[in-house]
Amino acid sequence: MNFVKATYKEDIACITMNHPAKLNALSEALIDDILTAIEKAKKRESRVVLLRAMSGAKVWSAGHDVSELPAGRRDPLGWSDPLRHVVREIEEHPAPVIAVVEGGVWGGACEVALACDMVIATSESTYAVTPTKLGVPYNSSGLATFMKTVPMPVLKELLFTAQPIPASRALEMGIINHVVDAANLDDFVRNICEQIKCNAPLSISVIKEQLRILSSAQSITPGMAERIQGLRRVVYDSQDYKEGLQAFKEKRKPNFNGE
Ligand code: LCV
Repeated sequence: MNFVKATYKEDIACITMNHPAKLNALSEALIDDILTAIEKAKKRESRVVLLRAMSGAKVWSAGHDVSELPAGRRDPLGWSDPLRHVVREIEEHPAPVIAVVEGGVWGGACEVALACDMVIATSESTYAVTPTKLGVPYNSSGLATFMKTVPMPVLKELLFTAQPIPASRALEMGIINHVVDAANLDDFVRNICEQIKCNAPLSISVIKEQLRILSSAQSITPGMAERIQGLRRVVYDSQDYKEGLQAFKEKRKPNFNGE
């Protein structure tokens, strides 16, 4: 594994994203390494999985690797996209997955963190949900992930402004579980893990799956699904989508025209 370090000690799997050159952007290669590490945690029956960046990271993850987004005329966040795959694996993993967050969390990485069962973060961490900054039509299961933890008015503010919010605001909204000083982070996380390890793994695993099923139970007709897909296609076929990606590549502000 090139972009992840993984340790499995005392029934705790610790997966550390380690691609500093791209600020842990969620490339297919980095996600493959995360998936390999999660699979190994499942085989070892780890009681808890931690997902983190290197200690002291200024950026937890810069989100989807923008260079891997399709140029247009193809759903950028379809079912088989690596980001979608890792979110599903986290949500379906039979033990608690805890995001241990230091630094900035951007775009799809925000969804990965919120797909985890808990978020324990340092006070200087920030959270930004960025599809509108790039002109990307986020996918429905991804929006549903956010809807499970972020109050709708706050989620709309996050989505429509694409601006980061501080850990203090995320904690106040109940979006993250705990904010601790960086110096105490490891001890705090270890304590939560020990509390989880004292409890029944089968009960935890089944309750986690029950909550996943119950919280994703939404009645949506085939017509509604087709309407959503049609609306999203207008966006990813748009000139604005191309402009968002081009502006990112050229490191300039995008100029969106609504076409
Ligand atoms: C590829 C990157 C990235 C990156 N991909 O360092 O949620 S959705 O729908 O939006 C979804 C599609 C999604 O998740 O999109 C990505 C959303 N992410 C962002 O908007 C964050 C984009 N990154 C930044 O704003 C900055 O990189 C931050 C503020 C994170 C850090 O700024 P800083 O000045 O410290 P650089 O911008 O210089 O980035 C260092 C290198 O990482 C690349 C970036 O292109 C640069 O590469 P080069 O040195 O080759 O120029 N990089 C950063 N983010 N998401 N590559």
